[in-house]
Amino acid sequence: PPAAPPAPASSASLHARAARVLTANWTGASTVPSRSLYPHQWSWDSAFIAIGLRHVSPLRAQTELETLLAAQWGDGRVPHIVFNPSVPLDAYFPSPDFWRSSTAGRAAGAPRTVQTSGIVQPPVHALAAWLVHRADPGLSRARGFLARVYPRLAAWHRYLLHRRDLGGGGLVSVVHPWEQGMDNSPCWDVPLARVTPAPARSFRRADLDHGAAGDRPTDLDYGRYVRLAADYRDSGYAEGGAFAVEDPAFNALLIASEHALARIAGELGAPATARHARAQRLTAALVDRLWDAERGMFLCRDLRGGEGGGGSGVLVPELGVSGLVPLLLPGLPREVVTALVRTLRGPHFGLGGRTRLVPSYDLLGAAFDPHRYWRGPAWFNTGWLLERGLRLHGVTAAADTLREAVLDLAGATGFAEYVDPFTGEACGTTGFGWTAALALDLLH
Ligand code: 9WN
Repeated sequence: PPAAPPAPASSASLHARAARVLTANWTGASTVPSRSLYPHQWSWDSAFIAIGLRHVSPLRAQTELETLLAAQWGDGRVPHIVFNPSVPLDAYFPSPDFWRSSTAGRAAGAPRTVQTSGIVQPPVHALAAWLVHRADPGLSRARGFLARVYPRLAAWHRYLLHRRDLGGGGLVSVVHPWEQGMDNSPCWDVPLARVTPAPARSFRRADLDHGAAGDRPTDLDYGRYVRLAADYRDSGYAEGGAFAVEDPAFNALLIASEHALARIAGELGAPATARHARAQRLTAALVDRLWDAERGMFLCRDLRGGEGGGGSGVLVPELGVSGLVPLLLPGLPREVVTALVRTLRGPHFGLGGRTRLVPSYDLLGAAFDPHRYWRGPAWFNTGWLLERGLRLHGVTAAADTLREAVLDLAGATGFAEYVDPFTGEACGTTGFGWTAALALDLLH
């Protein structure tokens, strides 16, 4: 794709400030998303963080991914949280004593020496590994970085493609909203409504010690998250629960990572064409199962919805930013790309118009809330993914607008977790890992 315009004059200090956040959040082997709100290692955060960290320290970026992959389960899953044993149990909920990975996850091959959650997050890791390699191929080769991570990344994709194709149509399903990473998106409202919430007195929300209640999910949401996760744990982390959704961003990130894995295979002298072909088949399945031509974007498929709940499910008519993320894929039909760009610029997402940064949910949707987490606020990782997609498809002016917005707001908010999409006001926590990392990446 064409190169980005030169960085603004203040970029030197933005670069230094972003690098300082990553240093402050570094624990010695990985980076926490936030010292206060998220004091452990998170899976997709680590992938985004490594993508920025490669510009500051390629060695730390490699280590970040290696630490995460060292906690991989025998069945191939990469857990969404790797717990830091020196952090007190009550600092984050749900803590290791909730997930009980080394006992409840034994049949699925959970590691014995490290405590993890039992759910997953979007597979951004092969893409991150490839970008980290490219930042310093000499160091990467000297350390055997790709040769060591490749088998683990391949097993991770195998787990998703073989164990998580719950709809039988070739796409991967998430079994918990935390897996998709946009926890309280209105896209989950209908599928989650079938879940009986765990009683509020049965758990304590540590997040409210650090974040404003109005910026976070509700207690009712948490009751449902807890019930779903506990049921999954009690089944020994085997699939088949009440929630199963095919999500466009999760699947698009898998496809982007499958393309990256093909490049990694090529670099290692292994065959790559079968992987590119698989990525192309997955792209066709994505369009086939989740594209909504009328709305001009991808939707989620609720597999437990529709008549009797046993069929191929139904599309959820909510417009979440997840449905725009497939724009980062190279092999999309031309008309899909054109429609996605139109939707991004139109009244529902307002790029270049009403919003400063792309909102997480439809500006015109009934559930829109500019402050509440994934129900409207703008997030920096989705901004980065869409910037990449726009640039890939040659929509350079819009990519430049988005890049500037990410850099301006990241700097102005002290690297906020998310922002009000209209005013740019900081929400959630500040000093947030992927905000700093992805701003760094866009400066390069
Ligand atoms: C639950 C760490 C994570 C992100 C998610 C974001 C939030 C956790 C929480 O924080 O989720 O996994 O406690 O709310 O929604 O995308 O990975 O930054």
